[in-house]
Amino acid sequence: MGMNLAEKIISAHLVNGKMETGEDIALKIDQTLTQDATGTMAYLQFEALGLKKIQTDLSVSYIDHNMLQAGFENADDHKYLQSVASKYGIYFSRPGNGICHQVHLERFGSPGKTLLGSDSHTPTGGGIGMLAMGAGGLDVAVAMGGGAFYLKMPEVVKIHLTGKLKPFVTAKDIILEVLRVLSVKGGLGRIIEYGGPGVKNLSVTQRATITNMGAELGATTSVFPSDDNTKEYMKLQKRVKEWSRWEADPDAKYSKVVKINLDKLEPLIAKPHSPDSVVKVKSIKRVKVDQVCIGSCTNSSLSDLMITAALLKGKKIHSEVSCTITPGSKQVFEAISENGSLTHMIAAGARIVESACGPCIGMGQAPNSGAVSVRSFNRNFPGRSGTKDAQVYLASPETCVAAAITGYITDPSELGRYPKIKLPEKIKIDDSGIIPPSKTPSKVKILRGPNIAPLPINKAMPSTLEGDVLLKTGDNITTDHIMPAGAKILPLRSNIPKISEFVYTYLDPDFVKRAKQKNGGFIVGGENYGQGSSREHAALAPMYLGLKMVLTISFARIHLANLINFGILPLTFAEPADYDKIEQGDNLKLPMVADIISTGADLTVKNLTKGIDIPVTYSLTPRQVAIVRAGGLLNYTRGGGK
Ligand code: MIC
Ligand code: SF4
Repeated sequence: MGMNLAEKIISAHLVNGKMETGEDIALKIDQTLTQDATGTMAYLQFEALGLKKIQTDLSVSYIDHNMLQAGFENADDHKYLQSVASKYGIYFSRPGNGICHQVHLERFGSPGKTLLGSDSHTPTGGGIGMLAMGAGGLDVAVAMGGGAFYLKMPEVVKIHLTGKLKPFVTAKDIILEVLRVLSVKGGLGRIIEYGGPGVKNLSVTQRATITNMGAELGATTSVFPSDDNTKEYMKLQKRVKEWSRWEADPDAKYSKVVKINLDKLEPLIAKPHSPDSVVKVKSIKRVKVDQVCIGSCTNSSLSDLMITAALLKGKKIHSEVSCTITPGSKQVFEAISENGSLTHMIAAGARIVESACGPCIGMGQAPNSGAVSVRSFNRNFPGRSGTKDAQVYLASPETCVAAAITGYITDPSELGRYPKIKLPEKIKIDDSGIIPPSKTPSKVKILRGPNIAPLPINKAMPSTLEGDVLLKTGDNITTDHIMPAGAKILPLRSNIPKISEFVYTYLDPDFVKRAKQKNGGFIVGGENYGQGSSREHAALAPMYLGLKMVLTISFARIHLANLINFGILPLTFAEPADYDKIEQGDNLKLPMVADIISTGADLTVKNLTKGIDIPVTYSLTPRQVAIVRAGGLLNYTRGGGK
């Protein structure tokens, strides 16, 4: 029987386990990437492993998130990251060089390889035919140290594309359609593989828009075949030598097939506050817009920005709208500057922001109170923009331009003719923003400013757990709820004691006080708990506050792994309806839990307040049990665990 593309890449990297859905597998990781907001922890953890050098083929450290330098903190982190990279054999993409995913696609992405990144949008690399996955910083640190990446073999779902996109309908509309069909939970435990005759009508950067936002499905990753278009892209990047063909066998099997006819798609938009609240743009009537933001790792390629410029040419941004544009990389920035696109943007009145994440993660450009903001980004979780009551919509750059010009959410086809853009056949390749590691590593001194606090280490798990439910949440809680980002909090990513003061700060401002008063405790959640960002701070900071166990209906993949990595026990209700049998404030006890999870026996949580026993499940591998019992992966690894 033939293999699908995901199975081909997995089988070429399998170091342990059987390639059968739900089985525990371990993969060799060829490349890693980190960004600055998760990178400082990842490298502190790598240092704690005590190795001399990275063991991967390639590791790159990007600076793109913490770019506002309102104080010394972010700049200190950049210095630390640069010195660590230099010492341990890691390439360093300096501030200004661009957003990690866009730059990695351009300069390092390679078909058929595995990439592990401490950022949930690492699957962008699937656009070039890589198996690219997001993970917590600690998993990435272990991979840099040569360790395998452990996961449950996902099922593989095929999105079968036919036809060709009409003018004003874009790659963003394809992924919004997938989100509409599958929802933010639809990718859990799955790899999304694209195929069918429609694939050849999509460029690598269009494919990357789609695989990038596959993160919003909760998928392990998304992947496109590597074909002639991939070869063309790699030729443009002067890396054609690294190209190889990767595609599914004709008789490959999938657990499910979703068909999308590109001819029939229309411009779509995700309404506040979830990327799967997708409707047709034209179904939205007279919504006035205050802000438009174009860019982010989803839609900041050269073609995205050339279309944006062509649509803005000769027009003006509406007087009531503030419009920002962030080029995805220095390469894109230089190209739009040289070909005149930038001039049209500036002339139209757009605010050009440096090549970084910027407004996507609330690092500046927070909208006004109650604003409607239309963004070409990938997430519209409440508060993420930096303004608590902002109403954020997600749409293509074309739909964003239509909103910027008219001042209302508008179907972009109303802008008239779709402009023809001619992408350059050659592009300037200048890797001066990527600094290679030192040739004399022993001479490199690691620079640690006062913003970098030592890594907190958890204690081994006690045999019995007892405590109060500190918080009970609903479904689809994001890591932005648990550990918010934004200009005020993001600079504290290297300082767990300080950042822990902001855990759940917007959802429940008293959470931290309660956690401290009660000396830690438990959290009860609904479905898809911990979706979104890969930030391990959403496990690490609650761990610091004494969180010992999280009991939910279901977890998102990366957050589940992060909880285990920091020694917090993740449990799920055996019966989802039992979610109603626990309230915030209830006192729970799990007698002899450490021993029970080692034997695999049935487990119940005693709700002492209500006087009832609640059956729960745990799907932990023996290795994960050992990690949780040790108080986390670092303790486990230091104790000799592999
Ligand atoms: C995001 O888009 O939420 C981030 C910021 O890029 C995160 C990483 C982080 O929180 O540092 C992600 O997607 O993993
Ligand atoms: Fe940066 Fe936004 Fe992409 Fe996250 S989603 S990597 S914050 S641009």
